[in-house]
Amino acid sequence: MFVHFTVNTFTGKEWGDGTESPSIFNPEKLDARQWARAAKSGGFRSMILTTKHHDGFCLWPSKTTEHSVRHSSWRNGKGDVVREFVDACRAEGLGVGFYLSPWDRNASVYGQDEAYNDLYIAQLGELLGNYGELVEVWLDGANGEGPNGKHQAYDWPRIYTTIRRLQPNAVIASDVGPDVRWIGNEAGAADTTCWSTIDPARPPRLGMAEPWVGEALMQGDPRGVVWRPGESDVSIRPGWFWHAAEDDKVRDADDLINLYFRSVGRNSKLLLNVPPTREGLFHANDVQALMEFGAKRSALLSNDLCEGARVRASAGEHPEAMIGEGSSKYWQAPPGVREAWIEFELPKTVGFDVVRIEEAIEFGQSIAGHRVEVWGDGGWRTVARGTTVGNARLQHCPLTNASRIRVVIEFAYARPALRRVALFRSPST
Ligand code: FUL
Repeated sequence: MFVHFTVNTFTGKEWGDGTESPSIFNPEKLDARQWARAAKSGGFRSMILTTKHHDGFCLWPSKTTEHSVRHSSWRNGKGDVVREFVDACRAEGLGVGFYLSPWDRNASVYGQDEAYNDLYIAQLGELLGNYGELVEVWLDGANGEGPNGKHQAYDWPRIYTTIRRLQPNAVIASDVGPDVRWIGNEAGAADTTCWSTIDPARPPRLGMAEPWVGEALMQGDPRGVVWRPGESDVSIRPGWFWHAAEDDKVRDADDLINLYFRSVGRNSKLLLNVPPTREGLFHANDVQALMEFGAKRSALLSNDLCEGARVRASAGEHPEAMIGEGSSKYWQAPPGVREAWIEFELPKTVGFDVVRIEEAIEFGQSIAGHRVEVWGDGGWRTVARGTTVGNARLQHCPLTNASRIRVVIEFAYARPALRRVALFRSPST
């Protein structure tokens, strides 16, 4: 989960210009534990806080600037949002991630290359050195300076080296990596074809202005030379920050389930933003949507209709390993074999409308074409078809009754390996 919070929450803007007075930041009822509980109820496993957005206001008492909570009216300038956020995540068993905007509209040295790089590195040092282990560091590529604005040459090698040194286990997410790639849009959607690999040489420069770039990021590249899975960021509201006028525009649970299918269900990760209000709490509407999303998702995806099936494959060992969740076992086609089918004979006829397939992703991602068939009237009939699978592929199909199904791998770039095949039925059908 993403948490967008800064002076914008108090001014109503989406991008602050850095001239805001720190005193306006006063979330009197701030309770990060409430955020963490809401995140957990939705099934989220970690949270990423905007420790500094483009306006330059630091949510922790940074020594690098006067533009921070230290000069706010909140807790008489003695508070530290980052500390409370981290403590809440740890108390609820959630991973901790930080967003730190490279573009800084407050810092006077922004645009002076090395002087700003020093400041940014110092901020990373404070954040990554003092708050324990992080799972992710999110570096925003946005910059609205325009052609006549300030130009800052970021020292990316130094920035990445600093993050690796201080947080060797955290993944770094930015437009093109180096670990996690932005999915190319802010609608929370990977493409139906989505590879975890990309070719970093193409495209060399990113920007939302060029639609084909977004598409390239949505799809990845099967010939890509680096492993950079996509992460789909999207807000639960129209804006990234809280605005009173959007309290009735919060996505509902069905909408969030759709987002889940379009991101997690297409080999991506979902990074859903939920912004705290001026009080410093998640709004009741957001809390309810998260809770319903969590409940709906587990109702939909916990009763696996493949349980108890007899499994056989055209080739390869352990086809039965594909049944059930959380097993470290997997089925893999023999060396040199790229096409295969796996058949599931279910204990009884079941009705299903959702298919879940997972590759054993530790071997990479190889499947480029697959279909799901059911047996009936003496023949196989296709009910779902797709290209890539990856970490997880979730597909809807018409409600289908069957006792024999099979997954056919039509084309793969290397010998395919599957961890799981599961069938589900939507509770409402
Ligand atoms: C963008 C930013 O400009 C937005 O304000 C937001 O933080 C989003 C996640 O990334 O690039």
